[in-house]
Amino acid sequence: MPRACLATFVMVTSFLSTINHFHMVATAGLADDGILLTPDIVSRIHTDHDSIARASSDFGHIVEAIPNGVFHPTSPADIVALIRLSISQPKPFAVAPRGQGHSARGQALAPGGIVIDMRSMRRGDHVSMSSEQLWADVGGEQLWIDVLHATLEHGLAPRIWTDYLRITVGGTLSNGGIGGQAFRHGPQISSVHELDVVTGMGEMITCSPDKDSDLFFAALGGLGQFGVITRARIALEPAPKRVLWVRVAYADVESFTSDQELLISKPASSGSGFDYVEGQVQMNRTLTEGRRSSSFFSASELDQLAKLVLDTGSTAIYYIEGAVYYNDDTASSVNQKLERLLEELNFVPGFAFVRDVSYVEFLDRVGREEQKLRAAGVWDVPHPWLNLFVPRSRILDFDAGVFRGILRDAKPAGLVLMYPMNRDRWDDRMTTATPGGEDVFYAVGLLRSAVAAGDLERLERENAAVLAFCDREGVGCRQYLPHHASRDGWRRHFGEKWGRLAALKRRYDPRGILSPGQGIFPAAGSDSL
Ligand code: ZME
Repeated sequence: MPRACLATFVMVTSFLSTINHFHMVATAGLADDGILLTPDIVSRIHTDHDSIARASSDFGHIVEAIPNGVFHPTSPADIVALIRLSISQPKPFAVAPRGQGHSARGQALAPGGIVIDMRSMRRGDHVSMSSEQLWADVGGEQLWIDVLHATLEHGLAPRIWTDYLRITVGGTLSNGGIGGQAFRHGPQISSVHELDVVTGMGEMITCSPDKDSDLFFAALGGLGQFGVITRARIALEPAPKRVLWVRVAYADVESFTSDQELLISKPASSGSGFDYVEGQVQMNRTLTEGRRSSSFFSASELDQLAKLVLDTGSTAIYYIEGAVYYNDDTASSVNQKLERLLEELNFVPGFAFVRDVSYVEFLDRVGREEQKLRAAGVWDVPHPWLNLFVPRSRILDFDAGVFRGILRDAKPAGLVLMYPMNRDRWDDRMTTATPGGEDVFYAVGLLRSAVAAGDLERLERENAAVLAFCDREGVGCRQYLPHHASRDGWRRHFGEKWGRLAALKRRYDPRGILSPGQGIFPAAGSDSL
């Protein structure tokens, strides 16, 4: 069969099955929902200039895409109705849920379609908990900072966090959700018991590892391609009260990475490790010439670090960031525990810095950074961020090629994160792509901001050079929060998961209406899905 003909055939059959299915759902639901074409759906679509403008860009400030309208649902049923309205059209419109719009490259946008402003779902009572069973039911639109405060009321909290908390549950679960606790607990998607998902067929499905597990695993890390996450049941643990928050500095990457790998190998049961492990690369010139603001280091500590880079003459220094959680009953022994732990590490003598903070102060540390950046007018700027997962076996090659090669003279506004995670905490049934084959991989985040003329172009060139380096040297990197311009790029990104992904897309969003800003599948109305 010629290609075009095959494509048409596929389209017609999936179209027919859509209609069939749609018909069933519609009749079954008619008695009580009656939501199919209610005028209040249309009245909840805002088309004023300000609404459209706000929904046309995202945190990245790199791409723009103008939607036809912005939908303000107040319940999951509204989202069901909007999606059914779309797929009832001969030419459906695209639909993109948007929480905080913290995507970097337009993933939360809907060119020519409808952006669902998930913020309008936020009601006070949207976190409910089972203290006995250690979980919370949380609306997909909720901010993690609000989940934190709500669960702390019961002395409990989720166990794995992103660095930044003013983003939504649905947003991070659609990507993975990583941070310094992931080495132990896996990404946030490994701490979910159950989801409510409104699929691209306009069905609300409650799914879990035991029920509609295909959809459950597809939606976790699914980049918004299979449905809108309207509720997640999230695992909790007893929350610690306080944290010893630590940074230890290194002048060489070998000691830095081997200490990180030692730290992430310690199981929670040993009681002897950090509860959180991350790390940063400090490019020489940021310390010696850059804006040196830090919410952790004091001015004199920054001088001390700058002296270290000058003394060693290296292009970069590194520090591990760790945290030891404690409570009233462990307060008397926690300093000793930390001391013993630090004795095992090979940081530069004299370069250990410790803060004693509350759990909330620790978790919301980037929130304080945000206040400072906003005050300095460097928050709403372009963020050409590149996040990569790098296999452990190539991390030193990556360091040499990137930090001591491509970026050696970079003077970035922003930061560079680098820390390892244990692969066995990830579930391969979930959609997020990870490097295969090794027990440990690193997250490397080049989180730079464009603050001056020419910055964006230079940073984009550097990002392209980093990706080209990884390709050329066969490093086996995978992008996290991925962006690929071509179908082939996406195919390679998902590797052996690609076939399953495409099949799940045909099943749960056959008209291709969901989250078109990802650019993974042809957009709605196109006939080649
Ligand atoms: C995607 C990502 C951003 C992961 C961590 N971040 C961060 N963004 C801004 N400031 C940070 C940060 N991690 C530590 N500080």
